[in-house]
Amino acid sequence: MSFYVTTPIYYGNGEPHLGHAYSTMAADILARHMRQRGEDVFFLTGTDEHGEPIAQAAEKQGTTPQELVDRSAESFRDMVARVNATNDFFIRTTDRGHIERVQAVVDRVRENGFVYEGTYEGYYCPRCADFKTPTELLEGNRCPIHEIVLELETEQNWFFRLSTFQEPLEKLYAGHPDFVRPDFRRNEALAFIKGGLQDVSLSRPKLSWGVPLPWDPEQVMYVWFDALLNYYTALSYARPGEDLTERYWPCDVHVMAKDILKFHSVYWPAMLMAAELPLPKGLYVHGYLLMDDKKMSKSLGNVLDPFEVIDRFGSDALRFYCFREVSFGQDGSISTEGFETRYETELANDFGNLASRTLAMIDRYRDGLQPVAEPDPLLVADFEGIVDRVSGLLDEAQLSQSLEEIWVLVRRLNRYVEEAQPWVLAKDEADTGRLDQVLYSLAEGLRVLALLLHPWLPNSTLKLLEALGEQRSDLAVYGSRPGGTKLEKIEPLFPKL
Ligand code: ME8
Repeated sequence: MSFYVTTPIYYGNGEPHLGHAYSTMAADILARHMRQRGEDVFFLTGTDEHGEPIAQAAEKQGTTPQELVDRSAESFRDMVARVNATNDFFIRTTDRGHIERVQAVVDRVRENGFVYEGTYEGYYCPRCADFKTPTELLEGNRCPIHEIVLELETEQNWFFRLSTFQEPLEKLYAGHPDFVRPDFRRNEALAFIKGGLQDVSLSRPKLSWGVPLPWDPEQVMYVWFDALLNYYTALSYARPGEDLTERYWPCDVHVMAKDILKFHSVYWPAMLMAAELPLPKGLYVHGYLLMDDKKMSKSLGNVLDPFEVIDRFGSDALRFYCFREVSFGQDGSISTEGFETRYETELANDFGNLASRTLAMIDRYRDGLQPVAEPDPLLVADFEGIVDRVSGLLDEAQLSQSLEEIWVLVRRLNRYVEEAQPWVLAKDEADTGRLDQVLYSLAEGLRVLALLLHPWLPNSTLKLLEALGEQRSDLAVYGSRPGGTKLEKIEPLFPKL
């Protein structure tokens, strides 16, 4: 089966920061996990390069919009690589292939009767690139997000008949209760729809930088429609000479934060219905990472700079920390102090030390050969069903809960070492059989955990799997590999600070 996952495309006028890295890592965790399940995965990320804010930023910097977005696309590509994301394509909305496909889709929407010419009068926030309804505004006609005072604008443009889709959207949500996850975000989307949908501008007068409307090149497409379509257009030109649309559309999961829920949960499905295209299967909506800048850490100061973390501790540490500290879906505070605590107690001690210790004992007591033995029934029981549990949770957008399920077993193995005391067993010939079983069971546990943890910790688990002599990368059931494999000792996976 195919699995298609996307991140938002990030604005090409900003610098990548931890929030962008977070969505990218989330999508990558899903992509890597699905590959382990044998799915045919396509993972898309990229940059949103049109719109007024970009034109304005370019002007301010005394450069052209194209030069600005070229630079910024490079920074985002770099961010994606540094968090170790395995995207299959990086889309830029200034790509020829994207522009052509956007024009074809919007033509179809018009042919289908969902576009008309009109006058827009209302409030527009250039920072959100969003037309605000009177009920959304704060007192004094201020943007609810940026709190800046908005001007009443009047302009001649083309409209999209969003109102027509009120009922079809309500039906969509009734028929697919999982369309937006978590639940409370679905309820937000539904409340917005039930509040009554008004038609929205599909284009803006061509004072801005964007995709010209095919039938009225004096107007450019409203940047959100141009941007949302990236998920669809990319498939048509990501592989030269090949159209991947049939293979991957409709998309399985769009990952994003709550800030852009309305566009993805209302405008986007309506637009696709208008173009008679299949709808995505679901949205995974996460919260905001909030920085508490009061706490200071020993070595990182007080601002968690993702690139500094990656340079000093590796991308695995960042990936782990973000999904461990903040429950995916909720807002959550992160801090340099919290990072260092989790790095030391969980990565260095719980996991890294468990791995080094286990491999060192097998090296010392069994010359590096994983004994041939029956798995300890205690651990068999604890590992029972773990692969299904983790998969099931990831299918429900529970990226933190699934990591917690795995971590329970990491802690379990640590307790097992303390309880079984292999160093005591090693002193008595009579305990040879039991020591074999304990060492086999530990190495097998490490192997299963390394495979499960791979999406969060791709680099360190690869090192560990290599030391365990493991060739496979898909998920494994506890006790399924017989002993007898040659294992290697390893350097600490997460060196202490
Ligand atoms: O909205 N915590 O682009 P954008 C978590 N171009 N995630 C965060 C975050 C934070 N503090 N800050 C940003 C746009 N993000 C449009 C999208 S899609 C068709 C067009 C992440 O550069 C999160 O994924 O403002 C959020 O939805 C996205 O960055 C917004 O990125």
